[in-house]
Amino acid sequence: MKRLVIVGTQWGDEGKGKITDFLAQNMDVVVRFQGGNNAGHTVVFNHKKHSLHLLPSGILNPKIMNIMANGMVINPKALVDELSKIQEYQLIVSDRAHVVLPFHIELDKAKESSKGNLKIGTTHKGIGPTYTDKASRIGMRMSTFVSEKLMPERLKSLIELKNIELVNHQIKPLSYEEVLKEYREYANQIRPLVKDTSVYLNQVIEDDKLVLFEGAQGVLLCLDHGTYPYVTSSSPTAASVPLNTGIAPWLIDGAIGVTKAYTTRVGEGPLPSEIHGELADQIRIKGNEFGTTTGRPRRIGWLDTVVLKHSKRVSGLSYLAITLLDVLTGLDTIKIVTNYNFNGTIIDSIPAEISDFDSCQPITIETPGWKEDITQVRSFEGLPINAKKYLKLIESLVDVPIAIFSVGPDRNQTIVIK
Ligand code: 2SA
Ligand code: MG
Repeated sequence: MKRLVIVGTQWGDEGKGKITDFLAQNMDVVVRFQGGNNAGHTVVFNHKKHSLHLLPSGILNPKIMNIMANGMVINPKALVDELSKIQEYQLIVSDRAHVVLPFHIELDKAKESSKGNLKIGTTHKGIGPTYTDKASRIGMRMSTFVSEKLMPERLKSLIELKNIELVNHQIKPLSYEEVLKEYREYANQIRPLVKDTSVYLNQVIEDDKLVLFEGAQGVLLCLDHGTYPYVTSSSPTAASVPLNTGIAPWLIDGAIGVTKAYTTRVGEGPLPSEIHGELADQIRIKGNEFGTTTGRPRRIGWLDTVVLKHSKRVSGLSYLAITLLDVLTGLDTIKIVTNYNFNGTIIDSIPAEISDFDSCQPITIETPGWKEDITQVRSFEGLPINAKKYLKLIESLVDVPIAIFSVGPDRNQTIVIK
């Protein structure tokens, strides 16, 4: 497939960075198409770990062109910080991407704390407020941000408007002069990178180049198809790629659904397959399940195939990539959620109403675990019989072939099933 989308099939943190990095080495272009620095993609390059929050995961390979497309929301300070750590890179930034400004971050935190038990558990990166301003048609786009003539005036009117909101939340109003001085610097550094990325992308597709679209977060955090309101404010689905990058829908060849061999989520909201206590702690510690972006301990659950079938329906999945299979080593028995019992009815889809989803009881099947260390396995055949059985069970329950599985953080621990 020449134009491939990578999506998370759960609630983020599925290991997309690892899979993107693994596949990106054979690609010409890697594109981030939604979200912002609420993403936290860990990439191992030359045996060194890098946490990327905004930059596409191909950035560490100077041969790859990286694109931050129009569907992203970009914090200029974070972008400049991330770029300062990388010597040589190819990057272009969409002139239509929206800019995360300091008041967006302040308002994200303030709105979250004022919601009490209705809070979403956001990453406090200003993502929601920036997309809100985009939808309200008062946002600042990159083309304005890097315009020496237009940015000051636009920033001034936005700060005047937003200071009213900040004061209402008992937050110190922002000084226009201070913000202008700091952000003008960022604009100067970012200006050479800003282009119409849709024009560039359509050209490389015409030139038959290989393009990888890198989703952030996961399908269950999608604003439309996720577990609303406990979702992010963009659409981490393959379906959103054409809109969020400016290309025709039929140019996408397929999607790989990155799926953790169990389930995690950070933040609030129902998790039907959730497990607690010692077993959850054992998996959390073994899987180092703490948010890349916020450091929060992630909630742990069994693999939920109702979630995976939902992702397959709303996003489209050509293949699955199963990550962190090694974390399950040592469990006597492994459970998989096959359906939900929703008020006495057996369902295999996700109710729209969050309170209904919250009352769904998981129906599980059990499969035997394995004790053998699989971190040195380099082929499907090399797996213990019960690990093979587990992967085959996932394939048959979700009806999507598994193309890749990983047994550790390094690139050579990511195995393609021939
Ligand atoms: P926000 O900050 O407005 O996007 O938060 C809204 C909800 O979305 C959740 N959220 C996430 N959950 C898990 N991982 C996230 N990012 C990953 C990381 C990276 C990735 O490792 O940090 O998978 O791309 C992420 N971003 C947002 C958040 O907890 C709220 O429930
Ligand atoms: Mg992550």
